[in-house]
Amino acid sequence: MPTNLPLQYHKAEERFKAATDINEKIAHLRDMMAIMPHHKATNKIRGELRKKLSALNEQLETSKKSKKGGPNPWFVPHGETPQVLLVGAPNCGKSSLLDTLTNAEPVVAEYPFSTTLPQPGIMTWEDVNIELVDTPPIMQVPLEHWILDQARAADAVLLVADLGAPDCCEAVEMIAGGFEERGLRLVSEVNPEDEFSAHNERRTMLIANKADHPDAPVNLEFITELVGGRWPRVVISCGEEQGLEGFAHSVFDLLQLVRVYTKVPGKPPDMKAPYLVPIGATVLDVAGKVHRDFLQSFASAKIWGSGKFDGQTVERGHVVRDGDILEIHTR
Ligand SMILES: Nc1nc2c(ncn2[C@@H]2O[C@H](COP(=O)(O)OP(=O)(O)OP(=O)(O)O)[C@@H](O)[C@H]2O)c(=O)[nH]1
Ligand SMILES: [Mg+2]
Repeated sequence: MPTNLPLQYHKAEERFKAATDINEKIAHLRDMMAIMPHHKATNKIRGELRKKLSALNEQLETSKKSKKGGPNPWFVPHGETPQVLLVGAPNCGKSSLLDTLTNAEPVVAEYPFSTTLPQPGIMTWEDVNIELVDTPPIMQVPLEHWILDQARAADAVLLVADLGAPDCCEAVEMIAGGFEERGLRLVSEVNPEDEFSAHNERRTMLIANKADHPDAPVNLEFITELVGGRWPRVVISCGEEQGLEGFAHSVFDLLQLVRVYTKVPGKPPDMKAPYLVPIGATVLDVAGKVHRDFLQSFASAKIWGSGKFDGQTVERGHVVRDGDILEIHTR
């Protein structure tokens, strides 16, 4: 390796090597590409990864054409990167968002149903990667199985409303109702400790798009009346690139995660790729993410950030905060 790569890169690589399913391989390879720092020393590896990805995509296309089973093109497996699903009525601007905010190049078109299969792309906020998954439009209930499966796999949902469409309220109601009818509630808060909630609820944010449309003010009023405080909401115009500055940050907030960095004794911390754990997670939760064996062998940890002083020794139950640096000691 020509450069020092973050530990998480090597972990994603291990998962890539172990995966047997093409879709999973692609997911892990995308993780590797997302984690890989962008500088001159990594150009060569990034080039090799891109080649691998296009070979796998070709393989995927061939297997779709051969129609002999193979990976499911209707499902984007969840890798290590948090996954957030874009859902909405035809033409509301889901693909425009994917196009503007991520490295993906989806079809954006004036005509409805331009997206025919789920498509992922990586959005970044500071040093965090978030996978957005664009989807074909939802037109009617009952919802099809693929969208339920994808929403259950995802960590959160972005429900996109078209402020230029006269029926934007109905579309939002229909989609939320469609999920509920199938046992998945789109909610503002999920309690990860509660198994029922974690399985049957998804944190959701309403994205009111096309704020530049002449009918947007009146439709926004209707939406506000209808939705009230049911979900957090952002008002944007993807077309005019308005309201997008804080977008990735809002999505990160929706995920309710904190970033924790690690260091080995006597070395500077690895600030390239943080570990992401739920708000309220403990030092032991982070240790388990770094290595499963650490759950057994954990002895203590030193912490920089949320401790009383830098380098304070803390117990396994210490709750970490965003930006903490952790030095884990094992037995
Ligand atoms: N005026 C305006 N047009 C927009 C905005 N965002 C997207 N559009 C346009 O709306 C049309 C549909 O955009 P898409 O991103 O393809 O919509 P979609 O939700 O992916 O559509 P489907 O794939 O058919 O479900 C395109 O012509 C976009 O240029 C916006 O903020 N304002
Ligand atoms: Mg689309």
